[in-house]
This record gives sequence, structure tokens and C-alpha cells, in this order.
Amino acid sequence: MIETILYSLLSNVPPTDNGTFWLPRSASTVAENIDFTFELINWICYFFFAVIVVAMVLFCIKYRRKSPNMTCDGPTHNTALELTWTIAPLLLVVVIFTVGMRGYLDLREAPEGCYEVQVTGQKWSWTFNHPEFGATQVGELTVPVGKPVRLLMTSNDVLHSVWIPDFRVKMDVIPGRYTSLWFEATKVGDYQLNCTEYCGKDHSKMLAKVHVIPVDEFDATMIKLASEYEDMSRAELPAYAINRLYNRCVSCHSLDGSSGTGPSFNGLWDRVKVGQVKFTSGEALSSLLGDATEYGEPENYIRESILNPQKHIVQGYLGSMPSFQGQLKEKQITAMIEMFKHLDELTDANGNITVNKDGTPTE
Ligand code: HEC
Ligand SMILES: [Cu+2]
Repeated sequence: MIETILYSLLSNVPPTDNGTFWLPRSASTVAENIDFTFELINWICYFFFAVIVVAMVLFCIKYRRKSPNMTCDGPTHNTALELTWTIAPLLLVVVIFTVGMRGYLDLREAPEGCYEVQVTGQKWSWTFNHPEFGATQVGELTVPVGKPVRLLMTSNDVLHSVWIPDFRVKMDVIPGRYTSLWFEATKVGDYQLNCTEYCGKDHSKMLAKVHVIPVDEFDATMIKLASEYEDMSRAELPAYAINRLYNRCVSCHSLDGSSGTGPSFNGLWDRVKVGQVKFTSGEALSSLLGDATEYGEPENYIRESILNPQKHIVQGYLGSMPSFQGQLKEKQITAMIEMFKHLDELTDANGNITVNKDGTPTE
């Protein structure tokens, strides 16, 4: 009841298309409640600001010291006044709590049957996995309009935080733990996702776009995304691999030559091509290449390294690489191999990726 009255009093509450002076446009189901709570508190502040300033000015005039030898009796009790300034704020705070708590519970409790996306934060990018379609997106997230979506999130390195201002949702992303948030987008369009936990040098570039698309286009779009490499020519594969597949390797393999959990991809093809890899068994790759040997072609060694990484462990590393058997299709493995061969055309000297998925240069 009280909420209905308050709603009708606050005529400029969202949903708004362009946002208000204080708030960006709103585009999710929880936004209404959040904006209402914000506006409510805001208007309470305006009201008391006006009352207090007016009273202060009037009292300054009325009770000013009118002559140098004027004295007064000092403060006294006024029970009615004291009860008013105790009980009125108490009631206000109870109202704010009730409205705020309801909105908070809505935010924290995802409805049944959400579409689930797995989110990984990593210095300095966002990876979105759609287990239902076997599709992965980096730096962009496609979701259906009018359907609740739940993000199950974790970090590969430090604290990050997902924030989609237009949806009014925000949640920390923590290494070694899952956190979640949910939203239901109400309007088709593109929305900005930010990292809002300072996470190092390129924190301000840790952005992603949320594409909200009509429900009837969603399945087709995701299926296409999961199999987009099928129709690509060989020349298109390296740019695809570095943008769409490398994110599964990035936590262990660098592009700038520095070794991590695994050897850097930088120079990998040159090493492998001439067999210049030594294994913990003491064997060298050179003795496994060439006619009538285990691998024949160097490409076979890379394929084997991805599908069956335990077979030969590179010296100086532990056998900690997971197998990608069943996770990468043959053509995606071909794409990775093409990526190794063309790595110098895809990255700059510092190991930054310099091409987009469609082969155009970044920035
Ligand atoms: C959890 C860490 C981890 C991930 C993720 C990972 N690797 Fe590895 N990778 C390793 C380690 C450790 C080695 C070295 C030991 C070995 O040979 O198994 C290695 C070795 C390799 C080698 C052989 C390197 C050489 O110098 O001979 C290739 C090729 C390779 N990985 C490709 C990939 C690809 C492609 C991906 C992503 C699709 C990937 N790895 C994901 C840890 C990882
Ligand atoms: Cu971050």
C-alpha cells in the first residue's frame, strides 16, 4: 500500500529509455525496484535538505543576538518535539529498510529455470561460456530478451567484479570461488559490462558488450556461434583461433615468450618444426619427426599435445595440461595449428593480440 502511494508521488521513476539525471537507462526487471529505492531516498534527502536549510535561515534571523548585552535562558526540554524527531526518522528508516530489503532479495535470488552462462574473469578480459550450446565468447555476451539469465562467475587470477549499469547488477568475481548474479533484460540492444574492481594496469580496458537479442533468434545465433569455424577457409582460421580459442589456453601459455605453467606459444612453431623440444624422458622431438617415426609431421605432435598432453612432457614443466579431447573439434585443432604458424602476424612484440576475429586489425 505504502509503496503504491510512494510510486504515485515519484512521477519520474523509471522505466526510462534515456535514464534520468542520476541514473543510466534501465533495461532489466530488477531496475524498477532499485531505481525506486534510489529515488525514494533521494527525495527524502531533498525534502529534509529544504526543511533544514529554511529552518536554519529563519532561526538565524529570528533568534540572532540582537544587541551585545542580550542574554538567553539556554536550552530546555520539549517532549513533543523530541518524540517527533525520534519517531519520524525511525518510521522513515523502517520504510527504507523494507523497500531496500525487498529489492535486495529479488537481486540475490535467481528465479527457477534461468539460462546459465559461466563467466571467467582474467586480467584483463571476460570469457563467457554457454554450456548449453558449447559456445564460448570473449569480450561479448549474447543473451535472450525477456528470459532470466544467471551468470556463474569465477576468476583465474585476482579479484574482479562484473557490473552492468543498465541492468543495475553488480557482483564480485573471486579466484577459487563461485559467485553468481542474475538478470532479465527487458529490451533488445547492446549494453556495457565493466570490471568494477581495480585489478591492475589494464583494468579500465576490462570491458565487454552484452548483446540482448530476441528470444526466437537466440538458439540459431548460439548454434551458429558454436560452429562458426565450420565454413571458414584456412586463411581465416588463425584470427578465429587467437580470438575464440586461445582464451582456453591463456592461463598457462603466454604469447610474449615468458613461460608460465606451460611453455609460451611464442616461437612454438619454430621450435616444433625443427624438433627442438626436449622431453622429461630425455627423448628429443627431433627423433620423433620424419618418415616412419611416431609423428611424421610436426603438426601431429601439436595435435597430440592438445588431445593427449600426458604422452610427452616438455622438460622443465609438469604434466598439468588438461586434455582437450572432446572439447575442441578437428577443425578447431587445425585452427590452433594455423595460429601457431602465423603467430607473428597476429600479435605484436609484447604478445598483444592485434587482429579481430574477422582478420581486421584491432583499434
Ligand atoms: C592448465 C594449464 C594448461 C592449459 C590450460 C593448456 N596447457 Fe598446453 N601445456 C601445459 C603444460 C604444463 C605443458 C608442458 C608439459 C606438457 O608437455 O604436457 C603444455 C604443453 C603444450 C604444448 C606443447 C608445447 C611444446 O613446447 O612442445 C602444446 C602445443 C600445448 N600445450 C597446447 C595447448 C593449447 C592449444 C591449449 C588450449 C586449447 C593448452 N595447451 C592449454 C599446460 C596447459
Ligand atoms: Cu578486472
